[in-house]
Amino acid sequence: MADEEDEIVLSELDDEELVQQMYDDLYDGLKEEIEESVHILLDRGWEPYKILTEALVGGMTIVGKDFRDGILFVPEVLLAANAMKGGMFILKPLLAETGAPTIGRMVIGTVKGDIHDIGQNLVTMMMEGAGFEVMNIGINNPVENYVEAVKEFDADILGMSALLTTTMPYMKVVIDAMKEQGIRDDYIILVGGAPLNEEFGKAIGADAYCRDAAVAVDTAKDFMARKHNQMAAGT
Ligand code: B1M
Repeated sequence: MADEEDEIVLSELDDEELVQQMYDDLYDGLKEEIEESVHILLDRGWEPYKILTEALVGGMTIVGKDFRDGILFVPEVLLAANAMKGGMFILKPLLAETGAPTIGRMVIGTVKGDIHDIGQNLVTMMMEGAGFEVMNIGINNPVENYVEAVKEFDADILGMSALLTTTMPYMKVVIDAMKEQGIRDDYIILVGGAPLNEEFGKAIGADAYCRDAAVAVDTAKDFMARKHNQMAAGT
């Protein structure tokens, strides 16, 4: 029939078309299609990290713009997030498969009042892939959750995530509370999230701001190397 929509066969698209189609499918919250496309790209030899950054994060950036401009609303964005998580779930074990020895222990969570967790889940995956052990304490965390977790997990690093301009100041509340308890300097504190920047990280007393998951990994490695050098020098 003339008005019948042609069904798209994902496996017949070339790489570029498939990535474009993934942007559309993420936008439409089509989890099964996203999962199928991730498998296709893996079968074609794409590195998991490339799929994550180019196809999934790239697609979510488009969703973010239309959310900002009032074209998409919360229910649609939730579906897109769900589709993205479907893709991330497939990639997670592959990113963690490097067999690297443990180089440090990190607690990570999104701050109180904030329920965005895709970014910090991505950081978790990348950190695990790089050989860190990570305790992910999820979303909406008050000071007590962070403090309990870093002690219980014997963490080297505390990572905090915030995606809202209204929740990012809470990172300072956590750091100040740790100062009051005399435990601030026991941990490397890294912060991240779309509305933050380097200046903000410094202003609240964090050790570093991490623009993305790859920077978080490099920064964490850097700080762990310094920590080991200080320990070796007995300082
Ligand atoms: Co929300 N939301 N949202 N949202 N949401 C944003 C953040 C927003 C920028 C959208 C927009 O207007 N363009 C806007 C914030 C505006 C502002 O404050 N300046 C916004 C808003 C307003 C809201 C609500 C208030 C909407 C409403 O209810 N009216 C509401 C708030 C709820 C709350 O938290 N209390 C809300 C709700 C939601 C959903 C639930 C629908 C959903 C979240 C689902 C989920 O996470 N499970 C959602 C989503 C998906 C988004 C956008 C579209 C995408 C966020 C995302 O997952 N990005 C987002 C727009 C955008 O950011 N472009 C938006 C992909 C992810 C990989 O990137 O999280 O930045 P990101 O993480 C990166 C880096 O930032 C960094 O590494 C990651 C990987 O590279 N990083 C870290 C992040 N955390 C780190 C921690 C580290 C290190 C690096 O520790 C060491």
